Amino acid sequence: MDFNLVRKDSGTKARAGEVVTDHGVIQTPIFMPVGTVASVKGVHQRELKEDIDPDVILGNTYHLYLRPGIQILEEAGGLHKFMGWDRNILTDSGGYQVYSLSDNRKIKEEGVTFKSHIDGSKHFFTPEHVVDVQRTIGADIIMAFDECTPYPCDYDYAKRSMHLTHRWLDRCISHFEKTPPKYGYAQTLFPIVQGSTFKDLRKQSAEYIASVGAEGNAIGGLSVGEPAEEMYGMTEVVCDILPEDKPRYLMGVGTPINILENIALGVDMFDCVMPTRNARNGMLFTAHGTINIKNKKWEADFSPIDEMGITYVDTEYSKAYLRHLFAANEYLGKQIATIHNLGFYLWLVRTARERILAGDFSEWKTKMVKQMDKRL
Ligand code: PRF
Repeated sequence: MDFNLVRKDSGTKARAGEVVTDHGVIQTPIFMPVGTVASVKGVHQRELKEDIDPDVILGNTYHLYLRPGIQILEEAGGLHKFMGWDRNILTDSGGYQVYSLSDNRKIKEEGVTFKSHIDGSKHFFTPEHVVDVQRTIGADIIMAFDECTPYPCDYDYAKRSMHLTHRWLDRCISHFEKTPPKYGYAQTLFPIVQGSTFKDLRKQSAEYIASVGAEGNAIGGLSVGEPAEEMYGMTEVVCDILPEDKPRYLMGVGTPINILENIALGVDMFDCVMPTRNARNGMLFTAHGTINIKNKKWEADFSPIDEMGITYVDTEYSKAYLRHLFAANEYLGKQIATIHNLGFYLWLVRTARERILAGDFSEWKTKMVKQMDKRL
């Protein structure tokens, strides 16, 4: 994998770049739609490609390991072939889902035992196993096994957990180096900075992560309930330490405003369930604020879903029609809202990139943050 830093913003720490893998170029800043179980919920791969057009999507090791399982993925020739997606894929390691979804998890030095959220069956994830599973899934970018601390978290726990994440990283790297990729294209492993909301731990973790010399680096443990300002403070500390010539990925973030603020601090890659999950609940993101399409006020509003017309659904359908679909609990409502929200998120990061290249990102960001902070 290569990373070309194309331009640095002068007013902020934002960057425009290109991540290059065997499945193509990822223009950064990028938002990666979440396709947890080999599906971006509610969107066909064709719509995803033609209407939303992301260079990369995200899959989850925890979910794919449980279902369909690694044997099926191996027989399919990897996740790209299995789901008919020939662009980039990044898989998360399970270092978050194990904590947020499974029951009865037990963390030990060796790894984590947990019970499946699907059938209650018992499993054991180690750093080595998680690398093997991700070799079999075959994502272009794979993640190290970490522990995502909850918020709030006491200092001693955060410190012990951070050191465990670092030891697990060493094991991930040495196993990764011993196991070749399975499908004829390269994979790269990103380590993850932890350290909860403690500046000194974040600094220590970022220094450790930087020292392993990976091709890209991730920031975990944020957007877990802390105030936004605290998240930005941590991102800033970490970005100032992580190498400038490698992409930086902030895991599980966030709102459109969170994304712009973190781009301004030097983050290049994002993922979050927010645009897809909130779409299924009738929440639409727009450049002028959020809309709850279930609200009665849209009942007879025949104006387009979004005048900006980023994706075809925005101008093809009216707010009144989309509200009706939600009221009638039609699948199509969730599908339309999902295409709208993902189209908007991708527009947001693409425009951020254009503004960085044009040299006026800072002004644009200030305007957008103000504009988007409204309920319509
Ligand atoms: N670790 C991993 N995945 C994640 C996180 C993390 O800390 C987060 C935190 N927001 C989201 N996804 N492995």
